[in-house]
Amino acid sequence: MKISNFTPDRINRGQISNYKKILFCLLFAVYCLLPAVSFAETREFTLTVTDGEIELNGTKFMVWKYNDTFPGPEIRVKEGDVVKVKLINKSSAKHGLFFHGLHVNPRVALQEQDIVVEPGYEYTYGEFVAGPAGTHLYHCSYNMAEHLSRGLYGAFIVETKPTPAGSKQGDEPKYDKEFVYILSDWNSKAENGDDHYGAGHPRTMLDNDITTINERAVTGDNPIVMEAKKGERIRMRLANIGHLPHTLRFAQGFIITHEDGYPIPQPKTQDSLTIYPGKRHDIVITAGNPGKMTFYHSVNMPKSAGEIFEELEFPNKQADEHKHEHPKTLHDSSHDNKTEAAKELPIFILDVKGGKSDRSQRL
Ligand SMILES: [Cu+2]
Repeated sequence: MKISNFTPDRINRGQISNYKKILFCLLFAVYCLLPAVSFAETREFTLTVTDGEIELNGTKFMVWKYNDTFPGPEIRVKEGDVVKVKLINKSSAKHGLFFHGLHVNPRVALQEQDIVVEPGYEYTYGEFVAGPAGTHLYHCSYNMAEHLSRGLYGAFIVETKPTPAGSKQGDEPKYDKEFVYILSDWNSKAENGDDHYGAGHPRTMLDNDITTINERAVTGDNPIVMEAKKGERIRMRLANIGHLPHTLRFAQGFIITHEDGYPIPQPKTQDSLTIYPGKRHDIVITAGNPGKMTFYHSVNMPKSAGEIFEELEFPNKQADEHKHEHPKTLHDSSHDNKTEAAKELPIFILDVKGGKSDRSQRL
């Protein structure tokens, strides 16, 4: 039997060689995982709730604010980041926190869904891995109808994680500008005491008569101006945290790229979009020739709250008897017939100046 190959010397050299291979494999694995690891930061945010007041269309609303701003500050993270949010309650009421549209770890969500922070206390919500990438919201989770009607919400943006070098999946398209807009609706009559029921009550929500886009009330004479240069691509992240469906119309057309954080399989150009409560849509416009182009906003009120409850209480009465009893609001003034188009008000102006490039400007 030939045993010369099994001398101690050869065995030692063989072992060293194996160690080197293992070490090389470990270093290679670390090298491969490094891009994924380096993007997974832990991001910690603090939201301090205080009592506050805002004025919309001449009506003062009692609100709560996050970090003394309305809406709350934008939270922006990258897909895969670990997120923790500390809620400090310095207001006079109880509050919770909910991450709207985010895939929060079910264990964390179950543990935290009923956690309410009393005045003078704090609690850190999370920690969860941010995703899916897209436009989401955070808001109070306690007595939501009222607390959302009193301003406790903000945008939660998850940016797409950069794809590793060499991946077949390309990076997200680049945009020249990005705007985040949160729509909501408010009831001046309830706040003024002209309505028996308070903010957020089902009997008042359908009579909401003020639309807000971020911090401003939509009055028709104060549209938000988006300045752009010819050829620029603009992404608008739109979210509706209100109680009513809000419709936007832009004759020049836009492309909806994402809905609730998910890409649309076959995006196409369209000129109007209805955003239902809780929904988020990302749309893209390409600035065309210089000039000012208007986005119009409307609320399509199928029936007033009074009509709905009267029909429930007096099912035999003809709805026609009541159709002239609508309260006159921004949304339905001069439109007693629900089949008529809802009143439109300018909400955004796209102001295109000069040229970014000479390339074709098709929308
Ligand atoms: Cu609250």
